[in-house]
Amino acid sequence: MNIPANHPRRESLLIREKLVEGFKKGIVAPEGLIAHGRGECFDYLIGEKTQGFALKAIEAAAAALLLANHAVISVNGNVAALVPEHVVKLAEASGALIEVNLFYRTREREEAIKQFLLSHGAREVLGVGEDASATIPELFSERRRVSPRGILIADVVLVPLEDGDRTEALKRLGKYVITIDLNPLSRTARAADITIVDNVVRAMPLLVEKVSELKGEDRGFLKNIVSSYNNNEVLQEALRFITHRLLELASKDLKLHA
Ligand code: PTJ
Repeated sequence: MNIPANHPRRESLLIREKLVEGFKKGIVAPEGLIAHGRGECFDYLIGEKTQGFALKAIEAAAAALLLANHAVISVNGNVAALVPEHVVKLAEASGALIEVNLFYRTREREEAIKQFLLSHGAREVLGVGEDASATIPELFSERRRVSPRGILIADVVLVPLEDGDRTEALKRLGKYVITIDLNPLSRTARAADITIVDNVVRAMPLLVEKVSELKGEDRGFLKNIVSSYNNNEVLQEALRFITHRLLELASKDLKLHA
């Protein structure tokens, strides 16, 4: 689709096009298009910008990834379609492994995602076909199937745009869970150890940058960042930000004057 350069909603429309293209390539599930719409709504509420509460979470997430013994980036259809190059860059910078893990799992789609990530420079992509031979107990969706070399033995897992059930199951297994979710009220946002309330298209490049910046720091410094981070406070801050923003907007003249 040809989106005019001066279209006021150009950025947002370009993101939609990436998802639609991903859907046509067999990477994004039809439900992924709906999930994106929910995300867009929350993005409006936070002003479509990375806010302070997200920056705090990004710093803690970068430190946690660098401290991990075995970190894994869990990739679904939406994440693969929107930020494939940053998934690869983050894996390179942090030493994390990449694993495909789908809610609406089909053999074709997991293979398409793997090939897409490999074409963006990924060295290895776990969790596809026979490799997803382990199971996360107490989880009944297709997301229970994981790689015994990846999520099963991971200590830190990054799960952008995750469903609540699996985040809770990962927590019960004692994993340290980092998520990127525009909805500060989602079960995933509330169950995770670190929630980056931001659009994955803005958060992932910033996370890559932060990991590269903190890479030279000693473990004590990184541990201090993680231990002083409080996810509940960050979620509260996100909600307060949205509330104040809406109250401020509600006191203004909202009519668009052409
Ligand atoms: O590829 P699959 O089969 O694994 O399926 C992926 C989806 C996303 C369809 C699946 O995980 C799903 O149904 O997720 P949910 O339960 O709809 O949760 C997605 C969460 O991500 C919601 O809280 C959305 O607000 C949020 N979200 C959507 N788009 C973005 C986002 N958060 C950050 N950046 C986005 N671009």
